[in-house]
Amino acid sequence: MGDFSLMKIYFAGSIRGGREDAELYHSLIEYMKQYGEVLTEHVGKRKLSVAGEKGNSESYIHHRDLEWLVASDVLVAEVTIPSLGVGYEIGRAVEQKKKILCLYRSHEGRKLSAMIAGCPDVIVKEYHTLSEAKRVIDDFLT
Ligand code: 6K6
Repeated sequence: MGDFSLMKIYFAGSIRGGREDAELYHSLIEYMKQYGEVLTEHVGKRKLSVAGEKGNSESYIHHRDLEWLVASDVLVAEVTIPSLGVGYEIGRAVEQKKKILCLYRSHEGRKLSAMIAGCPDVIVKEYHTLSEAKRVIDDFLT
């Protein structure tokens, strides 16, 4: 109370790992805006393909994203599509002692990496529908 600073949310989702869930990332990002500022909105942009952001160098993207990660209060990652970048962000967020939620849909016997599923500093929640994911986010962010 009396504190009007917005919570800063870092959302992580696959880019070069594959864009099949881009629409879902977009929905999750829009939903989380009621709780604070989502620093990584581009992750949910349909126009951002695996080809990537035009004009920004790889090192620019890395440094900018890490600055956002350090500035954030929480990391919410959708980890169904395996992505090296998302895994890296989770590892860096653990190191930074951030609060971390990983959302995961199990499918066709594929299991989440043990390095995420077995990490004690990460909350992993399985879900099946968008409304289920939203309820998990409500619990995590409130
Ligand atoms: C290159 C190719 C596609 O997009 C790019 C450059 N654009 C990026 N812009 C912003 N964030 C990025 C970009 N590439 C990766 N990231 C960060 O890594 C995001 O925060 C995602 O959560 C994560 C995705 O990693 P990959 O390995 O799936 O690309």
